[in-house]
Amino acid sequence: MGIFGFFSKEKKENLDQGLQKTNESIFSKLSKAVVGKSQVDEEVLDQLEEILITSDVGVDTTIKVIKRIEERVARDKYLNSGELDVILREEIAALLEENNSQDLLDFDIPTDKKPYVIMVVGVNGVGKTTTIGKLANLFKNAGKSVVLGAADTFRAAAVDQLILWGDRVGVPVVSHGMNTDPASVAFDTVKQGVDTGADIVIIDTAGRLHTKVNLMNELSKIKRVMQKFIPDAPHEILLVLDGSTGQNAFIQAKEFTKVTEISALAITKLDGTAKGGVVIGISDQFKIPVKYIGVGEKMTDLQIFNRKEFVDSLFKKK
Ligand SMILES: Nc1nc2c(ncn2[C@@H]2O[C@H](COP(=O)(O)OP(=O)(O)OP(=O)(O)O)[C@@H](O)[C@H]2O)c(=O)[nH]1
Ligand SMILES: [Mg+2]
Repeated sequence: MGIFGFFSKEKKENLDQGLQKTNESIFSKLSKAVVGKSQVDEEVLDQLEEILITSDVGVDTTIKVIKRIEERVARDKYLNSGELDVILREEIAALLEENNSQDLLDFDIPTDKKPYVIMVVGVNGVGKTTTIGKLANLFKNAGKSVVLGAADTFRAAAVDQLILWGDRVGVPVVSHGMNTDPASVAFDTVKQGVDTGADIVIIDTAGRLHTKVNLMNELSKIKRVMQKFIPDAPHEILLVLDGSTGQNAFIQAKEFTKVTEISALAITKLDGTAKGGVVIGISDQFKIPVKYIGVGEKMTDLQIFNRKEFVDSLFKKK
């Protein structure tokens, strides 16, 4: 059993707490939808559709969920409306299970890639640097050696923030300061990773490039330069999305997947929002796996995403 299995009780509590706002919002809407209704009928289903959409699950995924529940109602005409939360939990879990991507049991850092290079991308303020700090902590606690690269060189605070995280976690940070060439920072970080025999290298990047073309050029340049050192780097491009922006996170995921080959997603800030349903939609609509979720600002508030645990926590009756 991995380290996260061991901590599963804490993980569950941390998740329940992180998803509390979305959970409460869903249950208050659900209880209104079933007032005076003993069975799940057409009207309840209509309301359910609205609940899912207003919880940011997204239209396409909502339609799929409703269809599943309609089929269930057709099989079992006396479906008790008091069980709506259980039905939802079961059908959404089953829907997400149908996706090909697998949940991670532990983080999946292949040991034959050393260092394993992760490039972190995403727009301004979504939580990239924070997620990198939390990830470094996760990896370090699992006995991996980590090097961070401050390739977001657009403002001094960005570099300082990563250095601060490096100090807190106790991992080295490669930085050339502000307004330096991000690709050169990335190169030196990868080089230090190789020279020191590190297991994992994580590169922070800037999100505030004004046009898509600029962003694309910048990211390709960083990649090209790293590849001079490790031909198949980066091994992972992690897109960070701010869950509290709801449908906007969807749009960003669509935009970024057009610009660069995203291989994993992290959805942050689920703790401060009632829009946690967005994780369900993104997990259903994108072929790219959601690997991590952010449920708070603390170092330990990053979780490896597990579909069933997530759905269980979201629809848990308190
Ligand atoms: N509540 C909460 N806050 C978070 C989470 N993740 C990040 N934040 C906060 O979001 C804010 C922005 O996070 P950053 O890590 O600086 O975001 P960034 O993407 O690196 O931003 P730029 O470098 O400006 O592009 C900070 O105040 C973080 O503490 C989370 O999971 N929950
Ligand atoms: Mg940052």
